[in-house]
Amino acid sequence: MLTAHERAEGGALDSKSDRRATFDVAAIRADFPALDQEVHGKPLVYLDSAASAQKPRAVIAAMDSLYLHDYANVHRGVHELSQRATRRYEGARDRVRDFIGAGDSREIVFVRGTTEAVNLVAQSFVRPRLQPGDEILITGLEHHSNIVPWQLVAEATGAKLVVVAIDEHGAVSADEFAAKITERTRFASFAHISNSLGTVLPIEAMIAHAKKAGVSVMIDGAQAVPHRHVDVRALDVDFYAFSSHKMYGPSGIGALYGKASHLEAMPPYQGGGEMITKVSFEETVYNDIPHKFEAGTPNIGGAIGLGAAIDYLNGIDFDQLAAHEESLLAAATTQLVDLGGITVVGTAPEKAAVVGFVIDGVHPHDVGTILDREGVAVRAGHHCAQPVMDHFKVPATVRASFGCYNTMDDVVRLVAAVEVCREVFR
Ligand code: C6P
Repeated sequence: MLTAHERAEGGALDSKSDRRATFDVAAIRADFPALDQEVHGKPLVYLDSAASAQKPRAVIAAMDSLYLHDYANVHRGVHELSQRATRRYEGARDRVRDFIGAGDSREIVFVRGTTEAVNLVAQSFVRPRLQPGDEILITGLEHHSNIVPWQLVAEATGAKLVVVAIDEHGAVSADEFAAKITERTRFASFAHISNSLGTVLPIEAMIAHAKKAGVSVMIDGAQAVPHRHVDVRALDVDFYAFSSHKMYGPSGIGALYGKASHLEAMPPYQGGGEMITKVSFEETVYNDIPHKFEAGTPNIGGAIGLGAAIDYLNGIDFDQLAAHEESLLAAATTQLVDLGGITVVGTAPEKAAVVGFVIDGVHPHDVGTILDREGVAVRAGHHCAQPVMDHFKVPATVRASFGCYNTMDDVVRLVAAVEVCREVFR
């Protein structure tokens, strides 16, 4: 028998038609309790969603209900609670499948986040295919999570990392990407959207170039899935990864999409319970995909929270969301530049949801601290993209990033706080 929460979740799965007809930012804000507070005596303006987004009540409630009513380990128990938890956990996997347009739930592996997904693919798919002198292709705007795992496999195998340079705006050219593909290129991995610059990469053209050369591709979608509709089958991408916490779900969980044929051919990444069908001291038979890659007790509550975050996002029209975030980005960029003495870092023609900037003569960490005193939460630092900072010859930037709940008032407060900051350092 289905519990009330399972019925609610089942309903959500079937009701894409529930999409909100209009983009009502006030209604969206009301769904996020954390936004309704003061910080240092000022109403909070949360502009750090690229680092981690706030959570709507529906996500918190889904996780609460698991722990209040349905919690037990998954895939193991014959008892009722284990069966409920298993149904909800696997229901979350089905939601991820539908959310990114995958054809089969077996192609969705739950992981800790994007970082773990890249490491899994690097170690299990790419490393066994590498010979000394082989090449792995990335771009100059990658997050450290999409650099270091490739350096690790390159070091272990004698392969090398080839980097497609970004231009002075922080854009990546699909033609330059194509020009870097050689007969030694074995794999390409790149972001869908840059976390430090907001650049939207021309991933369709890049994937097409790679496919033409027979090169498999992984996309780091961490910054894309909260803002863009993604269809992995239309992209014909081999692997696509993202983290739940940037898309209004809990932290510590994310998903790796991999084509079933790849996942089936790959060796397990970690050994333990759950990923086996039979173990003896002589031999172990691995479980089917995706369980082969989910060793140990998984993040059950996290997966269910991620499923609820997807239900929440399915209630938002992504075209309207993108238009809303674009207008915030355009207003913030123009108004910051108009202040004078401010350089926006990352001015690619295709940008999303992120404005990175530096103020002449003021260290970004000082800006971040003063903005915080004004109630405005931004990230200041290298954003785990040090090569990007080196490219633009800055130690760090201030980054304001937008989510579905941000408003033009937030932009006004950001710009006013930056003015306060300039006064302090004048
Ligand atoms: N970026 C930011 O402030 P994890 O930590 O595994 O959930 O995600 C890593 C990651 C990978 N790729 C991109 C493009 C990312 O933006 C991130 C996380 C955060 O920009 C924290 S450093």
